Amino acid sequence: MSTRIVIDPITRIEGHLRIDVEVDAGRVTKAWSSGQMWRGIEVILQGRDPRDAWAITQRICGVCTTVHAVASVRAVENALKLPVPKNAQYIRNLIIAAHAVHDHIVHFYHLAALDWVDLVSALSGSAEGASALAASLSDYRGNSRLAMQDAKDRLTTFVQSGQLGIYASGYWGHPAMKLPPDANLMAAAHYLQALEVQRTANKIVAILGSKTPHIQNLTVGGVTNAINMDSQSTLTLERLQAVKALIDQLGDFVHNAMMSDVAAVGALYADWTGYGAGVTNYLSVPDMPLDEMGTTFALPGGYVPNADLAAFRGIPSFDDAFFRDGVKEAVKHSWYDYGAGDALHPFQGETRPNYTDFQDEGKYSWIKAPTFMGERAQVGPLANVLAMAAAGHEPTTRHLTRLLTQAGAVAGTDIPLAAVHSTVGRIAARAIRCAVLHEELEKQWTLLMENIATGDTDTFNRPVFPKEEVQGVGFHEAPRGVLSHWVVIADGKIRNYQCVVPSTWNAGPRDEQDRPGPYEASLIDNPVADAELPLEVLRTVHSFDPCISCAIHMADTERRPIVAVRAF
Ligand code: NFE
Ligand code: MG
Repeated sequence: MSTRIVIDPITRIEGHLRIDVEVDAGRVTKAWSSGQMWRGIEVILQGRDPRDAWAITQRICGVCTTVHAVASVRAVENALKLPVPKNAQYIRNLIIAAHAVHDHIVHFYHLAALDWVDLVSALSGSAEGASALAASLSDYRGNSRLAMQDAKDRLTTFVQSGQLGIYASGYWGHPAMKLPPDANLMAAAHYLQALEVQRTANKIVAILGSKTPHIQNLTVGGVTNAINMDSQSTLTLERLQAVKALIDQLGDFVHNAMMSDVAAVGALYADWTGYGAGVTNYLSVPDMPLDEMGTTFALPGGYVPNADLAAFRGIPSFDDAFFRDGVKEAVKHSWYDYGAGDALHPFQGETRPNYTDFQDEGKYSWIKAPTFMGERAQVGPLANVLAMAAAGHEPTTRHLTRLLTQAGAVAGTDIPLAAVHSTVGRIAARAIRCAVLHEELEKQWTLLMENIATGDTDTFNRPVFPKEEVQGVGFHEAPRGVLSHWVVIADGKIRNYQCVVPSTWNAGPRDEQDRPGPYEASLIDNPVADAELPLEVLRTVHSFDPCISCAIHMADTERRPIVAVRAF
């Protein structure tokens, strides 16, 4: 007898996601991932000025805001073959990296960790024990006994207040929670510290982007940060040094606390390297362009089919035909209709809503189902780390080796690279990518300073729109993976605009051939100890860091009631 579990909405994510699973003999046998909102941003863009698209598309999301701004200007620049001054690339790169570091920290500590870390158990941990454990893992400066006692005191005061708020319905004491109390206290202390640290990363975004969320400094052709070392109202040496100080502040937490916490939690839940692989075709794109046209990048990207790193194929430039021609989206199981065809390339893409209610074998999601080279593909930090490692990117290999070695030491056994094709592997890869991006922040800052020192203060090339139709794609390796915007422009107006977003790739429903998407595939065979408390399902879903507003890019004007919230 199988049991159907409906989790709606999934919490500790962005947006409205419904996950259904069938469980038989304590294992997931079937899964459905359903996006429960539609906003129609692609439709809103039609007929508008392409220079405004970045400011509008950026409102797709309040979590990964900067990323749609970046992908949008890149799409229009690609259509116009418009070079972007180096200073503008470096400033964008700094914003991208700082945003992603912020996002990865928030995901691990504030969105995912509470699937693995039991806050109630942390209350019975000892400050001495937690501090000793933390010191055995890293030299992070926030590991003192006083820091651990401070966290325990804050948690105790909170629990004694009787108002648990967002923590009230956590799965505390669940049989799948395995960390000893001292480890829970250590992680809880870093959870609280991370609230401050993520803000440090976001200050970099705010200084360079003028505000966050939703930066203000982009423009098609560059950035609006005027550079003048003699003026107080532009990007000055003082502001650039403030950015550097923030980058320096971040390093200790990212390289020590976060990397070690992820290694230790991963090692103590080593059984979860056996669950959650799902779709193992991995797609990522290169990022951090180093030249005006995007032909050299600091961070590689590309396609790894069927978990085979030897078959890696790199994506070398913003103009790469392999990527441009490889992407399609299907709507057989999505609440849209196409005029003709099972799957459409984004330049021919259509966004025509057709809501049917949830049909198990028919349409059941507002998210489309993308394919790459005709196959489902997983995107995200794991895909990106695998691609960068396959491309021989030294910092990635170093941080990957470090994390696997440390996890092996905690587990008392060697952990092979193959272990990363899993739920825990996705979380580990995000920490590795965070460390890589922190190093890249330092490099991009130096590149910017050196370029300004040559006397180059250019930040903008003026776009000129032809009468005839042109089309362009802009891609970006966003925190959740490959983000691409596809624009068709005629007579200076947007004729078509399609966003194929990281969470579209991962959270999409079955495709035109009924093949499951990455969330769905990764849930198969996951254990479920208690159907009333499906913690294990949350672990795998959260490992992707879902963002559903991005993936669907309407408000429900009829305000239908949402199913009662159970899962934390
Ligand atoms: Ni709204 Fe997003 C990222 C984009 S979707 S979070 O990263 O694009 O996965
Ligand atoms: Mg779309």
